[in-house]
Amino acid sequence: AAPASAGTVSAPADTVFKANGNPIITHKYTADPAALVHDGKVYLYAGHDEAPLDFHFYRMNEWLVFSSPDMENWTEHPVPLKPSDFKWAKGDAWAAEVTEKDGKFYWYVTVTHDDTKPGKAIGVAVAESPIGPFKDARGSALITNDMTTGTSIDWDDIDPTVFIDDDGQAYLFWGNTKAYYAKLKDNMVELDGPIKTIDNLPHFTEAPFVHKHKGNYYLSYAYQFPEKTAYAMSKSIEGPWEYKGILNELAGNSNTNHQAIIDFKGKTYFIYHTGGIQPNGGSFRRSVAIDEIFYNPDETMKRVVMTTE
Ligand code: FUB
Repeated sequence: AAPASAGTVSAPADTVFKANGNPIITHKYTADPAALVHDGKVYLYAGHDEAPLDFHFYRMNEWLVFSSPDMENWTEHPVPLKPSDFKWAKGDAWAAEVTEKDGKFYWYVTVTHDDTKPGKAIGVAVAESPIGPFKDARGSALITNDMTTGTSIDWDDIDPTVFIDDDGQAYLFWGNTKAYYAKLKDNMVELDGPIKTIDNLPHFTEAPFVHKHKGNYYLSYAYQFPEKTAYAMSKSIEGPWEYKGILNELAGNSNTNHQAIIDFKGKTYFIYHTGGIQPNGGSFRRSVAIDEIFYNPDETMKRVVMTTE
């Protein structure tokens, strides 16, 4: 059954719970997972889906953070970040990604810009700890709609993901309909050079995610709509990217699919969301799920077998 408290309360302090299969969180709706491994723990970041049953779009007013030493016992920490923490934004805690550099934690987020710029924008917050408190690191958006001209829509600048290569160079990837990327300066809060596009990803919709395994780069993304997850591989972070196929099928009754891939204690995990909690789950009341993912001998990835299949 749907949790009575879903979408209504924020944890005032740490809350401890045990995951019992998928979805892993059942006391509130969670979407667009991002994950970070730090100091022996997994930190899971998610948007809080708060849409009431009669509201047929995303209602997302805060991001959430959870941590676990074993992917089974979880702690929910107090709400670490809201769109209202960005003075130049007017709402919408859409998809985000967190990374660590030189002992600081940077959280790249999608929000709706205030009326001085059209549509969605990307901001970055910083903290000394993976659970916050996070604060706006710039005082202005990092990416705004007028910086990219690839599409006619004003929500093409969404879904940031950040990847730091072995040489310390950080890259921001993002996009809806078009996939964009740019280098970040060492300070992690300014672009370093031009915004480029990746034009050969079949049916790219949104939600890019980059990881590296045994010298290969993997770019996974939401494919078509309703969304599956597909992926491409490259020998260089600058491409060319070679399409490799579907990584995850449609995620239950959610139109969107949004992934993070992490290695933790000897296993590789595919973290995503589904329309999971019934009867009221769905595209606007999603839930984070976690399944293992495996590589083939040639380092391509096997399709995820969702617990629900
Ligand atoms: O959660 C709002 C939007 O839906 C995200 O930014 C997209 O990735 C999709 O999941």
